[in-house]
Amino acid sequence: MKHIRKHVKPYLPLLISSIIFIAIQAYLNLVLPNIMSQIVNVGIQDYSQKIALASGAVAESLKLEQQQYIIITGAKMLCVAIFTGVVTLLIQYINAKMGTGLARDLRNTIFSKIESFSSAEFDKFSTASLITRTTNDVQQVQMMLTMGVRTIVFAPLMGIGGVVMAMKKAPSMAWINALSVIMVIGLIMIVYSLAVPRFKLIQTLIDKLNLVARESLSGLMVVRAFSTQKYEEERFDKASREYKQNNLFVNRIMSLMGPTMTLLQNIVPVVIIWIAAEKIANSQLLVGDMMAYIQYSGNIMGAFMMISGIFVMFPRAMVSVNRISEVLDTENVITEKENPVILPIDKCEVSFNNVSFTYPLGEGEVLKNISFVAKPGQVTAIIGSTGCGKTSLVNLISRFYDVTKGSVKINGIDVRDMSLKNLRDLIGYVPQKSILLSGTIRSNLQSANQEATDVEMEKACEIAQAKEFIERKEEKYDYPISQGGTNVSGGQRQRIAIARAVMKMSPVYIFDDSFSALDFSTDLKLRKALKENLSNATIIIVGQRVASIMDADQIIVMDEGKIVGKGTHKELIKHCEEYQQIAYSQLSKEEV
Ligand code: M5T
Ligand code: MG
Repeated sequence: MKHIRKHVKPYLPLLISSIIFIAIQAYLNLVLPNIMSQIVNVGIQDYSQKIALASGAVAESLKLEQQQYIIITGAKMLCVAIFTGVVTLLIQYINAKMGTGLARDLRNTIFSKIESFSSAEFDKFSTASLITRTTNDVQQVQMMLTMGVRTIVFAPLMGIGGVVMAMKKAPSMAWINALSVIMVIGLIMIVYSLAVPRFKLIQTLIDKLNLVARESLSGLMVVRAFSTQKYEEERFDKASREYKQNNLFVNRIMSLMGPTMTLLQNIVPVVIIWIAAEKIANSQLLVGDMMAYIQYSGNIMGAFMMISGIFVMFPRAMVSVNRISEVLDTENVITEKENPVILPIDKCEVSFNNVSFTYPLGEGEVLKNISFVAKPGQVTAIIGSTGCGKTSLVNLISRFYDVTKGSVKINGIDVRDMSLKNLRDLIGYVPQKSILLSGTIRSNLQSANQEATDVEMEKACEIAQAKEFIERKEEKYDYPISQGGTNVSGGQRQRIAIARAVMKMSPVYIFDDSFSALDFSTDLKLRKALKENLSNATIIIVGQRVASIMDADQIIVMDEGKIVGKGTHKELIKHCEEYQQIAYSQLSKEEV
């Protein structure tokens, strides 16, 4: 709730003016029946009696007076009605401005919070759930604010004001109001107890629906290739049906509310007229007062009805508020120290010192006692079978995760003591799964370095062996890239991702299996170009192919999270059994 309060703060002036206008609206609504009762009591009844008793000229002048009275009082009613209309418009305007503004701010806050998440926090929430939290949940909060404020101010004023005015008009009929209020409250309680437990469920089901939809749509190719459309459809259908059933249940109950209330609202006037008729006949009550009484009793029930709406909306919004708070309250695991060290963008030596690592949600150590040094101007290669922890290892350098034991240092400074921005500025990173953002080739490259000139960009592409295929395209660097970069080939995507990293001109480069989609000759050319152009950089290459790493200055052989060999190709091929196995399985005797 504290997050919502913080976000409402800037809208306090709007909120207060909205409350004032709502109070005015309630007052006007209470005044109207009173004026109407005057028309009937004085304008029609009193004058008619007087006219009946008078005769001749006196009667004529009384008739004129009566007409005037009715016109003036009618005009008063009209004014009140018009004024009410204007006030209502103003309230709507203010509330819309306040609600949409708050929703925008809240969405922005959630989005930037999510942006600060590390992989550890992403593991906690699913992407689908984060999307629902930023959209649907925010919408619930927006609705609660706009409708909630209106109800909380308007309904009590209307209810209490209605009771006071009705008591004034006809105290002897108070029990009718009491009875109808009790019935309304009973109805609300029944509905409330049935519907509310479902709200949390509904929000979770939206998450689920979102998840299934995203998964089967983004994996559509796989779904088609394996002809599992039917299965996916059933999965979606199941999630969708569950959502439907719960929504249907809640809405059915809610829709019971309307007719029942209308019935009550229509029965009560009948009861009032029934009882009032006798009182009027006995001159205990005026007709106008009875009419006003009917309107006030309608107001009272209306007020309770409105409050019931809030009772239904409130728990639903609270579920959303909690879901939003969950995101905003998530403590980032990867945080900066108070006075972080800032290293110059210069030569960097990366060292692992007895590093062990366990995934936050995982069991068992993925990395055990890793120690090595990657020197500037050298290529350090990491090789090992799949799942041995290569990606996990390099992710520790950029602090996508933090080490569990030991430390990763750059130039002797623990990465946890550095500013995150500085740390990431130092590193040009090509992830194992190359991901491009929608836009153009240019916009993707520039995301790494906004200030880079066209010449620098072309140079980077030349190094990454991407220049040729880009310039073959008609739009060249303005070639559009679709979401995820699916409209270029896997190898092209990899090379654009490499060019993007090279553009950064950073002192450390990490290539996580980034040459896997390249043919041997391109792989060779690329490595040569990297060596020539990034001669001062610390290059860390994760690879599966011995051929692409055998000329590295240092090769680290990994097996099940441990380092089992360290050295050059020549040294390892003599002494390291695991390395021999990999090498002989890929290369011929002569090549080795
Ligand atoms: C090493 C586990 C994975 C594997 C081990 C990325 C990731 C991995 N793991 C998790 O539990 N959670 C995660 O988010 O860690 O995985 P790796 O570091 O990805 O291995 P690799 O890069 O050497 O493999 P590959 O296939 O890329 O060559 O047991 O279950
Ligand atoms: Mg990997």
